[in-house]
Amino acid sequence: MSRIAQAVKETATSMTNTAKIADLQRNIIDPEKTSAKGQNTNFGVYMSDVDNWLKATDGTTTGPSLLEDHIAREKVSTFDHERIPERIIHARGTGAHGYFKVYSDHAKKYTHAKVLTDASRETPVFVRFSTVQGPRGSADTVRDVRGFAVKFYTEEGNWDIVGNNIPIFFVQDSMKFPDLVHAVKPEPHNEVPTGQSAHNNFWDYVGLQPEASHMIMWTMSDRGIPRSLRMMQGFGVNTFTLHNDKGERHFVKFIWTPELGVHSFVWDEALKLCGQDPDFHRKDLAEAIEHGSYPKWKFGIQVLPESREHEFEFDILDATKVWPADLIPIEYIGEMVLNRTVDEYFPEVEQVAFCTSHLVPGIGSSDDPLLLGRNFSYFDTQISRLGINWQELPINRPICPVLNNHRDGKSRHRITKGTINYWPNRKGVLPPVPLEQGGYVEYAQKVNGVKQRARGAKFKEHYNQAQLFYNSLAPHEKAHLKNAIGFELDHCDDPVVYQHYTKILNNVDFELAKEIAIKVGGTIPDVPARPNHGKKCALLSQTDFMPEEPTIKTRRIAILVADGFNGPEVLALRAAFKAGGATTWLIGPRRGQVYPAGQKAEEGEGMLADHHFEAQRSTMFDALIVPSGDEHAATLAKEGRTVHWVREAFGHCKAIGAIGEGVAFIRDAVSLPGVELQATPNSDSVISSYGVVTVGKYDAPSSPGDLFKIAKSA
Ligand code: HDE
Repeated sequence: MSRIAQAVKETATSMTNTAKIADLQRNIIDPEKTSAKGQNTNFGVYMSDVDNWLKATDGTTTGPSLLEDHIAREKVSTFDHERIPERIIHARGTGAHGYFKVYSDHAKKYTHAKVLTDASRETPVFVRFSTVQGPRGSADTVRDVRGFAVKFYTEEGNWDIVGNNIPIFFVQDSMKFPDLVHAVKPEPHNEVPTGQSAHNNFWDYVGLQPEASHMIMWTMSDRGIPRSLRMMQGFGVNTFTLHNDKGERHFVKFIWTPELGVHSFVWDEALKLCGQDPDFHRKDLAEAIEHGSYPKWKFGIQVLPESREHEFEFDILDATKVWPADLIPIEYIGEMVLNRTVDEYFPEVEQVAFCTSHLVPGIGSSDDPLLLGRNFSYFDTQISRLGINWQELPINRPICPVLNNHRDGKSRHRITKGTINYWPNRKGVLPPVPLEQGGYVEYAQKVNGVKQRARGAKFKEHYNQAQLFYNSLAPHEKAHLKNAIGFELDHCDDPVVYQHYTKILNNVDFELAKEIAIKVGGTIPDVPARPNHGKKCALLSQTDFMPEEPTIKTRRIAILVADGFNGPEVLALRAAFKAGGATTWLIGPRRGQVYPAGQKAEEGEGMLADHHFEAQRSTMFDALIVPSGDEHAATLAKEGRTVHWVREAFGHCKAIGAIGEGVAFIRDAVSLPGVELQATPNSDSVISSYGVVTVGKYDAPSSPGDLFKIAKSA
């Protein structure tokens, strides 16, 4: 980490709620600042040699290594046991620390939970983002659901919202979960494919589970390939409950909406990045935090009084349905900021363990059958991953005191004094805590029913909301969705699978099914399987989540240069982009000094190129700009790789800018049939409808904001 990043990290910690960071500090060791003289064994004795196993040797010939070398055995044995089972799903992840606060006590009418009502508090949080299908070493930018799990270290204990970036799920009942996961994971006979749902077993399974059709619409939409973890929404998915002081209960859904808006890759970009930079998302998150551009989300709730539970055509406890925002509005009551990267991956990101059942007073579970199964599964899985004392691990332990009579077990860390480890006891030690003193009390819900393996009647309808979602997408989103399903079904080689799935699609939309069936060799329908109701709803399309003001904040802009570029122009551009909150990266023929026009290698210092053309690709940047300069533009035009940079960025609809001699280079590189650059009122500038901004002449550095203004008007 750079010194600047380190300084930003330290300031972030001192500025915000430090309760959890201070707690972690008890376990943080800095090898560069230790009082230890050097390496010692786990039992604390300094090691005189860490490279040579103890041997019986005369010093000339090599004799046998001796089993008695307990120091070597400790080293190797510790290494042998470094790995723990990876998560069955969501194995690939990254995380960061931050804080959460509410704007006011607005939610008091719904809940007495202090974390949701006390505006004077900053509650520390740890967030883990993940993909679902791939193993720990898989790529970040695959098409998949993203996990969005938040641990709130509240003064009343830990509260976990273990959410996703998609508001619904594939199945309605947890009992189906092992089958779903087996179907989507690599196939059992050959462990193929990695990090993808594009295979026979997955599409076979979802084709036979019509309840998955709504979720398929979401995962095949742009939501499945987020541009950044910082630019996606998060959803609790399941229905939870809020309990207030009057003893009333409300149903609730939790929603995170990013300050930067919701944005995605285009599929080709995401696919290429899987190879070019498989760590793209985790690096992007760390880079933003280390630059002090802290990711921020608004926290919203959708709330329903108990009396309205049965008012809708869908069951509000069915996790394959959204609560349409048109019917149940989102109330934004707080925000979360991530401002600190982790110090070490394993003890923080790998050992963090979430449980949907971890709720604090004022917040409750519901009869959502998916949630109730989850409430069992998460606690259970942590035991096999981390052992029964997983909640004592630094990243998992609450910031409030933890005292009870649970004892012993593997890897117990705490030492509890005294003679008492049971209740009731003669000393009255550790009594249960009633509600009025902050104890967790379950809502006194009246339950009525016959024991049977069944779901509510409204759980049987599966297509209305799949249609609602599809209808609500913008035309380009629909096109992306069709391409995505077309891609996935093309990767299924069993005709039974792809022919069947195209039939399922006909329940969502006739045209959609027809188009995809033609493309993938599926069953082309003659008539719709059911009419499309034609309804739409707000806040389903990503285009409804653009930031209030267009912004380039945290965007990565590549400035493509060769020797002979216009130096003052580049300086001015960098200053203007920095002022807008973007980062700029000088990409040159080599990493190191590149020389502006009029400066020779032996004369000046030049400018430092951050990377060279071959090592980075346009996919890693949000925009591209080429400054003016004769020699520089001529060099760029001769290089296949730089021409590819421009064409690829253009193909991915990136913003492209060029000045002076850079304009011809850009024009030639993107000279494709049908692409016309239109003149703007400023005759020196052209702005195409494709997001290309070119400026004939740029009076840098006297007007560094000009290009910015032109770009904004485009
Ligand atoms: Fe999970 N899920 N899940 N899940 N899930 C796990 O717990 C499970 C579901 C989600 O970053 C596991 O610690 C069942 C929905 C996230 O550590 C496991 C069902 C949602 C993470 C498990 C679901 C999620 C997990 C595996 C019912 C969105 C990663 C490792 C069908 C709200 C958490 C682990 C992290 C992880 C079970 C469905 C989100 C096996 C039984 C719906 C973000 O316990």
